[in-house]
Amino acid sequence: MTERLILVLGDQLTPRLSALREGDRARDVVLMAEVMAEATYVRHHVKKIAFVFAAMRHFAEELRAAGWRVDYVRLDDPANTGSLAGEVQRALARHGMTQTLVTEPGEWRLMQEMAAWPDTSILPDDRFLADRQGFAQWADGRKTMRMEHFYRLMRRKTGLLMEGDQPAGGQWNFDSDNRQPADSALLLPQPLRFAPDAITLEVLDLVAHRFPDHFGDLEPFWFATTRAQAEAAFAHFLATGLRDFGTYQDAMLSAHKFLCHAVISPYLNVGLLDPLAMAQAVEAEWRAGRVPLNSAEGFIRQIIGWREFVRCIYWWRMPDYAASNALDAHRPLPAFYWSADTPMACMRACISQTREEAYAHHIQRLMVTGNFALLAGIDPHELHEWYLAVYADAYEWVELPNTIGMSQFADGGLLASKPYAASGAYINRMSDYCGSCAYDVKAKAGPKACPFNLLYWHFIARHRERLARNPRMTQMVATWNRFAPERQQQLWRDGEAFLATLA
Ligand code: FAD
Ligand code: DLZ
Ligand code: SF4
Repeated sequence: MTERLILVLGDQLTPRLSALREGDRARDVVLMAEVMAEATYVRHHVKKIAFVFAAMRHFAEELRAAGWRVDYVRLDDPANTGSLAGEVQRALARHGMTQTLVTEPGEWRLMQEMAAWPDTSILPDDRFLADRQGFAQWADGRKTMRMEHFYRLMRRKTGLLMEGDQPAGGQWNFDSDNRQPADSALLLPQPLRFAPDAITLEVLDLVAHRFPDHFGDLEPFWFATTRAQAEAAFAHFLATGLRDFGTYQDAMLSAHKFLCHAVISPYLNVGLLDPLAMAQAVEAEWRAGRVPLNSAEGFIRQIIGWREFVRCIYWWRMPDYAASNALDAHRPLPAFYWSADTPMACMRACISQTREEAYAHHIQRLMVTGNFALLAGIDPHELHEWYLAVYADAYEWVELPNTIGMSQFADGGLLASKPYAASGAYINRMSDYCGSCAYDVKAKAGPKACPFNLLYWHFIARHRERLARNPRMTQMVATWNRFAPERQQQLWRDGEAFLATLA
């Protein structure tokens, strides 16, 4: 058999990658390439670029130690063409090869590109638990399609938290136990932090020089960049965060950016952690009596439920999905999404933390920055590019359905059964942000009124015809309809006045 060039992408950093399993380390050459095209197709947070390059460089060492010949192209290699296609061509010529082998990329745009490359075999990515082609068949035949249905199939398929054919604890989902606000006096765990080694320090220097105008703080940089470190970070979460993960999953605190969240999505999404092994480890903690079922189930649901579900939706609905705009939202993204310069304490906290850490937890993304954009009618595509740029874990297959579908309802309800729209009362209940805000969360009108309150009714009024057809929203539309006309006009005017300030 002829020698082949095995291309390994920056989010394919596992020895059990299908292309590496198919390859032959005595004969084939692995190509890894840092390229400007991937680092700039959105203006990624500098921490994300540094994390990916540092993890790539460490993985190249891991492969070399395992006996692979690795051809690693650095960003500052003078001959670097700046694109993956260009680097594959150069490497094929360098090694006198014609055949390329690659595991399918996570993003549609790259899949389209690779499908046009000559003599290239593209293998399925079997790091995921659900089969995306099978999902498309399952989904095509269904009238309604909810994550919960999919999740039960995944529980049965994996056997996780099952007692025979029944869910452990007699319930599939313990979400109703998982909505407690947190108290800042609680001793909350912290993610495991790692000092950059020589390889990472070199990357930090490169990123500081090459991407000076990208969003975000590069330092302090404490992410895991090797498999061993990522595994240690996850083990640390099992020991310190998992027990209360479920209970405080939706809570937000100014002084605690991470609460009981695992902070492992950057590692998982590049392949340093394995989703099934993680879910099994969480189940083992519950079976050993060390963590309650609501936490174990809540975590496993995110991994084998939501994460797999959004990926299947992505591949099933692309490319049209990216252009979805069911609520016809066209307002430009306000500049404070980049600067954090806003009197809204909740937005300021979530955006500042995003700039510092390239991380915000799910409820901060969904119910603060996402909720604001939904209520204000921000263009979902602009918002999508923001989420894709600012988080260290952001890849389009997972970010786009979360933004377009779950957060903005821009797919018209394909993914979420109702828009995640909420007034300031929700943020006040789940966080301590409102106490230090220039606005008054209790005020519904006037200059001090919380913008989430003003915009909530503006949103309901704007979309009342569509929302009245959604059984989960009819009550809110009925409430709006019962308001006296003067009150409706006042609320509308206040909402308009606030929206005018965003320009
Ligand atoms: P934890 O809260 O500890 O959860 C554990 C794991 O479950 C996560 O690491 C993640 O792998 C998985 N998970 C949890 N929720 C989801 C979800 N809704 N979809 C997919 N996986 C989930 N997640 C990404 O990995 N990349 C993204 O680009 C991304 N963009 C998002 C954009 C928006 C608008 C929203 C609302 C959510 C987005 N999420 C994304 C989902 C979620 O916010 C992150 O996975 C989570 O915050 C990562 O932090 P953690 O590791 O501490 O997660
Ligand atoms: C995110 C990223 C970045 C910043 N840089 C590179 C790179 O230089 N080389 C590479 O192979 N991959 C990189 N990646 C990850 C890719 O963007 C990712 O593989 C695709 O988006 C498909 O998911
Ligand atoms: Fe956010 Fe409104 Fe609370 Fe201020 S008052 S922190 S804007 S929810």
